[in-house]
Amino acid sequence: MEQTFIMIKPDGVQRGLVGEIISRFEKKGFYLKGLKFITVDQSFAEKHYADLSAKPFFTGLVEYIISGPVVAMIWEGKGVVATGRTIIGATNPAASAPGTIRGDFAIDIGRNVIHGSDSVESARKEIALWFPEGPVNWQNSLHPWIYE
Ligand code: FUP
Repeated sequence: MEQTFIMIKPDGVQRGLVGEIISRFEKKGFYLKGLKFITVDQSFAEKHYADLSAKPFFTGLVEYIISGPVVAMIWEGKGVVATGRTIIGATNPAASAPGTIRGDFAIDIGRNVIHGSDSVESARKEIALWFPEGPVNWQNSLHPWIYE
């Protein structure tokens, strides 16, 4: 089944939003398949955001991501990449709908609390970068109550 990479950024951790965010993905019915609480260094953050290296905000973005610990996760489920992005909300919190994570908890684009892969292909790359050991292999017994 499809997997995505979700990261609670340092501001989300500092503001005590870890439980709230995990709860939203859990309650939706997605399965947690990887979880680590880590502080990454500059070269790792630059790898994660390599596609944005030419952007004017790149240096600030990397500084922000390495400024404290983050919660890195693999979530699994039907359509989890696109639905995960819907749960997260638009990149700029000024445009994120209420009810989304960024819409409910963020104001500035440079402190937008959470990252989610934007395609199945970037999810594959990001999971390989953050979880070289691969996902945790387990089955959720509620499966038939979530999927028809
Ligand atoms: P997203 O996929 O929603 O994380 O958005 P992007 O990949 O376009 O951007 C990655 C991160 O860069 C955003 F989460 C926040 C930051 N960013 C800025 O700080 N300023 C900008 O103008 C655009 C993005």
